[in-house]
Amino acid sequence: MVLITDAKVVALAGGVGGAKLVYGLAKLLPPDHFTIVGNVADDFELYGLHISPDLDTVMYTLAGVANPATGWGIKGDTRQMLEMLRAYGEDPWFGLGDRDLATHLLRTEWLRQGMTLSEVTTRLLRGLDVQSWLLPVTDDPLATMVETVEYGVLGFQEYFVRHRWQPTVRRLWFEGAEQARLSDAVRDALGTADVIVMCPSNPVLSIAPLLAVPGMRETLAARRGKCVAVSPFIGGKAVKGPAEKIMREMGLEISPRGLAGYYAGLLDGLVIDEADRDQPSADGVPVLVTNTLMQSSEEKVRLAGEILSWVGSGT
Ligand code: FO1
Repeated sequence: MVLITDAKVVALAGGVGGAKLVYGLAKLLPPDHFTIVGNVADDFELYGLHISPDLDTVMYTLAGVANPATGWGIKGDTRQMLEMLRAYGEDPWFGLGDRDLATHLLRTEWLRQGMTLSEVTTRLLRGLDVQSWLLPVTDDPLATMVETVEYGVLGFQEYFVRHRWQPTVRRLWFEGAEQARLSDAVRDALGTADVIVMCPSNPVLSIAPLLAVPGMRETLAARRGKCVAVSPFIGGKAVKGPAEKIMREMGLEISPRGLAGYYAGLLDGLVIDEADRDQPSADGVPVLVTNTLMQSSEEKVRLAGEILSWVGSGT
């Protein structure tokens, strides 16, 4: 089922939730009409390796090799490297699988040779036989920093993985955002897109860093196509991860109205779940109410198809 083959679609995506919808969209759209703009603010360095968790989650999902239990990492991967680290007395708090490690080794080596993160990402995708375009929002350093009540300032993965996103968030920011340059490829893709989909990724952790890159908001505001966001909430709760907890801690409202307010000035439409039909609605923003839970491949493709037909039919 290919719905609007002549439309150019760009998806803004973070980690696991975003990757699910991206999978559905990629099944419906030809690769030259579909571009994914990925979050790099979760990237970090560990044992000298450059790790890009959100890019890898999208890549592994599109390649059909993602671990279905977690959404990140590779299915069937082993953890012998972590065991060896433990034998040396290390605390391997970040769960790098043995096969996954190859991705980080190559990324680090290719970056060291002078390739950009965009070039590296395309090379990795093609290596896994994925023809989609996954563009890091920037090739420059960008890092989510979290100020917590309990531990002070933490790097994002320390907050998220090491402390299992339990600390209370006082403030968060994107280090390097002022200096980061929106990649030309991202600017071009957004400038020529007929449809822009903000995936059901964590608004504060996955979409906000994309919006923080100078030029991104302006490029989105000047778009020629329609921009729709898909709510990551079902029944006022996050399907996975800390979106709800962190938004509450930051005083943000968890409702279609809250989401539309968060993305104010950027949206032509909002997709919400049936369970949120009666929540305070997004004034002036057209809403598609549907089933947004994506557990199976069929559900991912169905939701992607519904969104494309909705936008194609005039929103
Ligand atoms: N998330 C975890 O909760 N625990 C892990 O040990 C972990 C390891 C990991 C390894 C590679 C990778 O690409 C992602 C990994 N993630 C892990 C997920 C990831 O850190 C977060 O889901 C994202 O950064 C948030 O979008």
